Amino acid sequence: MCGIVGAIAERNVSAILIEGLKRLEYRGYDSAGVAIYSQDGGLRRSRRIGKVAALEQALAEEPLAGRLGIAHTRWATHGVPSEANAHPHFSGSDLAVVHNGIIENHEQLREQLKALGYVFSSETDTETIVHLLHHKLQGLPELADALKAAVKELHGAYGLAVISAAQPDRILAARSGSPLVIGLGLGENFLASDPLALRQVTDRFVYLEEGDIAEIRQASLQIWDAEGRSVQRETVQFHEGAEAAEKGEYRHFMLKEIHEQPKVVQRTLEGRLGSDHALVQAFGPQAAELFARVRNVQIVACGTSYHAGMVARYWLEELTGIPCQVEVASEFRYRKVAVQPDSLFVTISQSGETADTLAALRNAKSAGYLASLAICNVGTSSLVRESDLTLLTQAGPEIGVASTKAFTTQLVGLLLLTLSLGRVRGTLATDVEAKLVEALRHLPGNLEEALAMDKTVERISVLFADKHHTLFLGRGAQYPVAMEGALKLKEISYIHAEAYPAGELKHGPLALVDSNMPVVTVAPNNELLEKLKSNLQEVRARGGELIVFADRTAAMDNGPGVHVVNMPPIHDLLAPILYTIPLQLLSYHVAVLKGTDVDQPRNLAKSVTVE
Ligand code: HGA
Repeated sequence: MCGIVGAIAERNVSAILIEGLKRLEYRGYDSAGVAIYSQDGGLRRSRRIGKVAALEQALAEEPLAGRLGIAHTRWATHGVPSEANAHPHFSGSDLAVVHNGIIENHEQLREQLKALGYVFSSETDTETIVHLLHHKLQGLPELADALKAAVKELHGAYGLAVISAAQPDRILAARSGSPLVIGLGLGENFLASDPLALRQVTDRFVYLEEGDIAEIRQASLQIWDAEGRSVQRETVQFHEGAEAAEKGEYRHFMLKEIHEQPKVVQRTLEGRLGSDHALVQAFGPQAAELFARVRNVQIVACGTSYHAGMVARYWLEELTGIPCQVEVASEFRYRKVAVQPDSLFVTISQSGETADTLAALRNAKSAGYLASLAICNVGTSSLVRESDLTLLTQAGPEIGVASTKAFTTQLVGLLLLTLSLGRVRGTLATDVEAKLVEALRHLPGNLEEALAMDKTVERISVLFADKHHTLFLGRGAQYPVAMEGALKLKEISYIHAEAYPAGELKHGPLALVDSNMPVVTVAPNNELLEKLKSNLQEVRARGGELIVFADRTAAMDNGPGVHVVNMPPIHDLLAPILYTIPLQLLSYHVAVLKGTDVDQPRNLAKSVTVE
């Protein structure tokens, strides 16, 4: 995802903009640019493909200095990565725009603006915004008024910033579906798509809300809401410890990262949802064309990412009808694979450097797949660089070795892939899609509710502290969630944990069940619930102790040896994401009770760059 930085000050803002862009580099991008206004030189820009360092070098050779500027790192959705497509985009020589997101009606706007005489110099959707704004300025000379009129005609998602040589005392910003935050300084103000970009210049922030338009001047800030009413938004003071590389108020990175999930899931969705559908272009400029040809999906990953892939298989086959296979990379890479025609090869990795996954991708290149797609958290990684399409999860740096927020954001990315494939292939009913998109918008709130169960889960964790073996059960898409729950417990508490599809219990593992082997079950209220309840009876009949995470509407009762934890109701397809949270918390609390090294468990490494 791209990044935006803007600044208006008494001093030269060039270095502030570049530093801001560098701080956003981790989000992934393919090109970078800056536009600066100076009284003698007017509005000028510099743009480069590749790293921010290349832009910095260009500015060292040919400096741009001024007290007003906007800058951008681009991750192409419309038009290839090139200098001409890099932001800022200009209309004439007086107006510049940077934009994160996707303008869905760009083709229609482009035709209208061309008919009005505008000449386009890029292939981007973004360029339509700047010409449209220029056009509006003819009748509404105040930048804020023109922007209010222009955004009414934009469909899709945007976080954008505008500067004009005609009104060089202000930056205008607008947000709809893509985040923006204003940084408050003393006699200077800033703007960014992420506060991280501005931490070197301020610790006071004002978050724009959906539909907001802001006029940022050196010593003032004015905000209008979607209805055009002047509004005040709260100022948030950041404290030391809010940074990713610090634990802040949390005892461990893992706990901090578990609690970050509502925020990072929100971030992963931002700019990728239209009013009632997922935006296919979020996967890159060629996504729509390639997705239209997909008839099979092969997912390859390791560890936690493999579990995410297994959940995705249920989603893909149910919602798109496209057959999907999932395999661990260390196996896949060494066997002779029969490739189905028109197969999309999907890899999933937090770091994008996982050796087995990377090797599988490299082998796949010559195996006849239609295209490769990476779901990854690191934009600069090998996996991203070597894949045809990418969806970057926006989990931010994950420090705890046991993956938590990377997993849930991978699931969100895979659901967006499912929706996009279903949409392009015409296999997804529009009402199903709209309901799911609506449910996705509520997901961060649902995750908050699940996190509020922390104390209850902590109490339950006592049941595990002296145990050596546990069983995790689930059915359907909750089976891989049970696998992930078991993996978490193994990783950080060193308790042997195994996951089974609940229906398999009677085919073997039931022999192990006794009072020393707690059985953990995830039980959303779906059509498999009654079957699952029977499986639980099988456990109780053998004296096994049950811990059941159940939808509170499922009316499951506590009883001797049965501990029911009530979960908030949720759209069934999102249940795997929600039910992951208490299982993460459970492993965490068990590990704390056992006194293990939660963030750096023995024998494990964060990014597995060896075979
Ligand atoms: N659609 C714009 C901006 C892309 C973006 O936000 N990427 O994350 C473009 O393609 O330039």
